[in-house]
Amino acid sequence: MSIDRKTITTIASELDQCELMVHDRVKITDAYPNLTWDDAYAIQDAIRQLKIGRGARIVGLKAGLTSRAKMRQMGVDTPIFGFLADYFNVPDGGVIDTKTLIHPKVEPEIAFVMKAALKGPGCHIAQVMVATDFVLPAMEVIDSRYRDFKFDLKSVIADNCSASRFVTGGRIASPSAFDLRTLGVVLEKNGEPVGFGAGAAVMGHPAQAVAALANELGRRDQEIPVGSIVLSGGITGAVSAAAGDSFTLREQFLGSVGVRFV
Ligand code: OOG
Ligand code: MG
Repeated sequence: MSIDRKTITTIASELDQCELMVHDRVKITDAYPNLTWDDAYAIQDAIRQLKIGRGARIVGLKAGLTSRAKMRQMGVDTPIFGFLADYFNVPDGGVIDTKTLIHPKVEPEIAFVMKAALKGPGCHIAQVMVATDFVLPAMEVIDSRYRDFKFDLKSVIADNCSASRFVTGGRIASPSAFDLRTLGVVLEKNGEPVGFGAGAAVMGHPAQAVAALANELGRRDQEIPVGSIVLSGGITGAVSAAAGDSFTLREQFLGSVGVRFV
């Protein structure tokens, strides 16, 4: 740790307020250049505690920067992990008010829902497959609290990996019903296809991202709890959303999920 408990709480509260008040800021490593990985996750954990303190429930977890497309877009090269609170969830076909977000972007993802807890170290794809109840299509809406989405890995981890909203829908299926690597996805914005990919874009197999999440949590003596929804990461680059835009995500065999921004 390079910063003390009080500083962790202060930064967590500032980032949490940026989300709630819908304003951006510069990345935190500008002021704290010696921030460590553990500091960054400690700030994220403190944000989680602030939300729990206000009555939010933690319903899931997310892996981010798990595809080359996302790493290239953000100029970084390591997966990162965050949490999902209940109020992030938007129903399929629902509406997101852009006045509540800073500069939202949409990502096509495959979500996993767990029927058993998973904890690293040593967690691998086979264990993820056994512990997964079902997979389903998901759009993640990310909304970095940093100006123009400009950050480094430690800053974005502290900011709960830009987590903001997520929409699930379509059909559920067993993770072994078909090969998740060749599962095709198409993201449409206002009826135009804007992103295409397949499951293998995420670490060769999206379950690999869930295993990596379990291993990172294990390092911090945490686990993926049973019943969690896990977002495995954007398959394509994220697409900007503004008032008036509608998005549909189609996933092979799994149907579609939609959301509208007003
Ligand atoms: C960080 C979050 C990335 C994903 O799926 O790759 C993410 C960001 O790009 O702001 O959620
Ligand atoms: Mg994502």
